[in-house]
Amino acid sequence: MEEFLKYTKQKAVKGKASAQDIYRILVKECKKRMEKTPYVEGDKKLYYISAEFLLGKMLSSNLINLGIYDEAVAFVEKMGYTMAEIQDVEKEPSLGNGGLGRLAACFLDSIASLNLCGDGIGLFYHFGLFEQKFVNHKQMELPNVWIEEPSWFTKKDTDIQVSFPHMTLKAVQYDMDVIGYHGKKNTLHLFDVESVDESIVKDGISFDKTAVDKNLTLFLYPDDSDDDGRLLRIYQQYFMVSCGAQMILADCKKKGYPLDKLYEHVVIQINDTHPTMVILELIRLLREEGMSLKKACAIVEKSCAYTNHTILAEALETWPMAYLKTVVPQLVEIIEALDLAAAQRSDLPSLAIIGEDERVHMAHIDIHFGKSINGVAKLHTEILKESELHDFYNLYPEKFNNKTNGITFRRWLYSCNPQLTHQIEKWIGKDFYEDASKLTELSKLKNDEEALQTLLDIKQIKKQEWVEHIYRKQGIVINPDSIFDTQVKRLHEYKRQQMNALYIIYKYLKVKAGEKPVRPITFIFGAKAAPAYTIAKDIIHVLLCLQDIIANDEEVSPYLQICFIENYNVSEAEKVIPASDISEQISLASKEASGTGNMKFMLNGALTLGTRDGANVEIAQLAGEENCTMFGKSSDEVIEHYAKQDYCSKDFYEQDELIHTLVDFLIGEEMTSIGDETSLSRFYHELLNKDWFMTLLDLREYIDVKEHMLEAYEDRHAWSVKMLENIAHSGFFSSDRTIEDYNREIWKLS
Ligand code: GL2
Repeated sequence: MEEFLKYTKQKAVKGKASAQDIYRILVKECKKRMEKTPYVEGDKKLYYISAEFLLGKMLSSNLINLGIYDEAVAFVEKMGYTMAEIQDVEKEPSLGNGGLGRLAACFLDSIASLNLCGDGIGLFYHFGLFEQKFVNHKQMELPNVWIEEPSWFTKKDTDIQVSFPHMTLKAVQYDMDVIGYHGKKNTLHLFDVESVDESIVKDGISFDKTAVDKNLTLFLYPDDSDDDGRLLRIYQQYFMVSCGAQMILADCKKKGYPLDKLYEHVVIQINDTHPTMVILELIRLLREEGMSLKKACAIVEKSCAYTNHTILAEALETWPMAYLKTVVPQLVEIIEALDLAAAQRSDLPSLAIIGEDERVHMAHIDIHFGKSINGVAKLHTEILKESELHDFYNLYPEKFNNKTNGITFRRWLYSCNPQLTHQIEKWIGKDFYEDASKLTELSKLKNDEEALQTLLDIKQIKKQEWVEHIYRKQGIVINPDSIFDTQVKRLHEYKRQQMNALYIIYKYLKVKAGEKPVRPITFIFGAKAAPAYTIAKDIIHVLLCLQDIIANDEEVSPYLQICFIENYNVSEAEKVIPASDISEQISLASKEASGTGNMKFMLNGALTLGTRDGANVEIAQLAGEENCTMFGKSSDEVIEHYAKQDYCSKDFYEQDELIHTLVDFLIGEEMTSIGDETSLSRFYHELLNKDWFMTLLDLREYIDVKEHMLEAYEDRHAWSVKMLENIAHSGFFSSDRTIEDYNREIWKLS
């Protein structure tokens, strides 16, 4: 890295280089090398279409994959900085919301690293998902300004246009190189509208929802609580898939592939239902090429595959036919034809594309007219087959398959936890960099006192780093010797942050009554609530009020503390996960399709406190039941409660004195004296009268097992063995493994 050295000599003497300067130098160096990196080539190409790509900062990841990370660190340190300080300069792209988007980003990394030819397709949202601020114990939303120079994206020439009834929008294309680990590159293509206008955003994140030419690519998931918002979502989805489909067909033509053999050269992975219209758009475009409808359908069916990421009804999109007629009338005829074709395959109304309510079931299009449907964890896929999509499974058993999610270890271990990475290398050598399953060799250290102590020491270093970070960021002072109990994920009732809140109330009341924990506990949260999701925002309010109540209570604050990370994102995750002792994965069984945070915690030596949901089940199997704390009603029991509609939260409240007390605390004097009574009482009533995600069902057991787990922390030796076993058995959750599975069973790229 001669450039670095030259620069070191020039600037170091003068002592002038700012962190900004160094960041720019590193980006420039990366880009120079990225440009020279050849593309992955192949006779068949994957296109991964997704509304979200939650990339995180790209500097470290690119340095690692280019094989110059260590050199860069040496350079940075010579210049008097740490890599973390330089990485801080970069703004994190705001192009995703949660696990689904982060999964897409991990997949891009693994696809390129495995030398598979595969590009991403999505949208270039100027303000992304909102930026979260806390004001008066509440979430406020601001535009998330992330586009900056230097940028990893390059504007590309394109003549793609997308037509709607009253306008034609010109597309602008931004491409980002995706570098494989010591390998070749692929591309992420993000589309923007030329006429986008940032200036229409006022008062936080409000804007004229009807000015679609100006607003289409402003925000990810704009508020869809009214008709205009829902129409805008359809405009976004169609714009994304039309740009994608046009690009895919143009690529094929350029390479001379006959379009009637599309499936031999192209496979399109549809990430959840947001990109489902790509099926319709491809059929439409193939017909424009002169193909019959029947043939176009058959070709598209062989080219597309769908991943389901949720069984939550609210997230399984259905669009009123009337909306589609307004936004995409050119697709309506195709939808009706597919509806008829589907009816010929099965006359069950539950499998129809156009429902009796005149709504179009997007997932049904994917299942009938795609070649594969996969769930994202074993349990999730079983639930799809056995209950949610049972009739579809009977019709197309061969289309169903499981692909348990994974995470890229390049980011979630090497980059975010270099201390642990280097130590692992000392213990078992370098093989695990290329083959994560080699981590199992760590198990041999389970009787090695020195090694176990080293693991604890590294955890302590990561805790100290995070304590310093959060003090700089939010001015909060955290005790690094406390237990870090962490729940970071989107805010949703099914994830049950509210159950954790009730536990904290339990602990608070215990301390008030004189029962102090042996060791202080820090409850860490990070979560954004969808702007129109009132109850989720109420839960944030509850937690922020509790944070304050505890902090201002001299009796309690030495023992308990809440830290709610503001604007939780990938960068925050990279810092807090390696520092955490306990990984809270407490969703109502059957509701979390997989989870991927759970895997990141495991890899970094945090112990799971979780329900038997999503990938938690596989984590417990691999790490060993004795190395996790699992609790709660099973998914079968939960599904039965839903079927019988016999869960009644009020019964738990009335029959259990403790639960009664904890729930009442929500509207008690401590809370109402600092909180918003409307919000607190709305949430209280929700819990008592609905509690759709059965918080009170598992609360008792949650309290019991959590108490045990916190006690178990004091046996540092036993705890460190569990940490080791978790890390040792996390290799299965490498996204390299997941992508190999996708490729072997669905994509079949060479
Ligand atoms: C999600 C699921 O909720 C989550 O359990 C899963 O790990 C990810 C990735 O498969 O997908 N579905 C979803 O809509 N979001 C998710 O994170 N946002």
